[in-house]
Amino acid sequence: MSASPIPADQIRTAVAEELQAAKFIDIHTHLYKPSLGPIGLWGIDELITYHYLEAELFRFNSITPGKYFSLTKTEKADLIWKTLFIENAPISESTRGVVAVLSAFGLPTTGDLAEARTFFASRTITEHIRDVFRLAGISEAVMTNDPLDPDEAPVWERGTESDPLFHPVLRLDRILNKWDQHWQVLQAKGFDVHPDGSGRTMSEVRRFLEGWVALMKPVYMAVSLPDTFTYPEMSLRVRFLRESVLPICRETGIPMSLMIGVRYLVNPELRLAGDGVGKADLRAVERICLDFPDNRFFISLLSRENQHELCVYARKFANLMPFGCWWFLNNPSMVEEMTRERIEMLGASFIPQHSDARVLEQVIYKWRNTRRTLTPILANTYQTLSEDGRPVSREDIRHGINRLFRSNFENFIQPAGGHTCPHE
Ligand code: RAT
Ligand code: ZN
Repeated sequence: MSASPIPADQIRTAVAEELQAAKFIDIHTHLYKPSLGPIGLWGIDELITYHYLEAELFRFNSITPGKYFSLTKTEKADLIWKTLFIENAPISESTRGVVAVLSAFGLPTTGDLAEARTFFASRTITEHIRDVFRLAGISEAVMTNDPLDPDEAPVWERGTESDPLFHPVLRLDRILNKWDQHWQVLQAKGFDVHPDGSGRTMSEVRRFLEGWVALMKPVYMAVSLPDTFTYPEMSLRVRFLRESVLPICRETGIPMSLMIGVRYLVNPELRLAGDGVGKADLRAVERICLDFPDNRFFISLLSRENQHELCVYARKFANLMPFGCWWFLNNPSMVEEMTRERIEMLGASFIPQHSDARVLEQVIYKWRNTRRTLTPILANTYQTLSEDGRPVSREDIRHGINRLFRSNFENFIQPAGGHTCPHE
């Protein structure tokens, strides 16, 4: 692979070019294929009312959350735009992201929103998705699909076309985290389940999920978990994991994604923007990887303080795939620190980032920022290798980037039998 080495002073340019040329797989988003209907968010008003920006609004404007949430979408966007983009320079990561999206489409980044609104209203979703993915340098996005989401589930049940640009993920938050509010939905669908998990509940939840795996053909299953998550423990959540979820994952070869470290609704008034972060006890991850050696786990942790430990666990368990700089960590300073640490400890055997985009066009700025932050880190990695005596070729760089942003994911979701993504 080191056939034609490149001089050390040209490595940075080669890394930048290869990062630009590569098409990434965005392995966790809240985007939706158009055939799922209006649940997919896009356009300027959605971009500006992203919950990351709502949280910032309340630091700069004295409006109460109650008053803010009573406004229409347009009024909310106008208020956030005026407060965070006109009265102040948009220097935070999330505000700067909106600026980058507007620039990518040649739209004004100051003044009012009229031109941007006219532009987005003129777009048709299919061509817009194609253009956005091209600008973001991604080939496909992985969705988040909760079978108990009342807006989404009926659309799947009626039957949807598979879409090569969007891969489904069976998201289990409502079952694993809010069973007390959702067991009756399963009961109403004819499953013999009980609020306390008694009787046939575990096997019936398993039957429910097997039906959804067959219907949705997810590339993995996923759940977000609180910082207080422990395993093993005598809780319904852990019983569901052990008795319903992980056996299906093992039998069907589907990995499970655990996103750990959320402190849910520390400020409930802020709604989606009201969650916080806490350090998790990673002994839970250790025991899960140990107890389920035939399962594969994607793991993302919200707390900065957990990241080094996660790298150590990844060195112990090949069935653990660290991924992403999640949510409050998706800032250049954190991404830099975490990515350097991961490369030093794991080589190219992890997945550096996902966008977590909730609004389609966000993939443009989030992936652009990832490329910008990673260019010097990867350049430095290969330069150091070259200085230490191992010639580095363009193929080495391309291969590494392909692993990080494509094939580590593709290989991890591939059942042992060898067939690829369910959509192919
Ligand atoms: O980043 C976010 O938008 C969060 O609100 C969450 O959706 C998180 O990414 C999750 O998937 O739970
Ligand atoms: Zn998410």
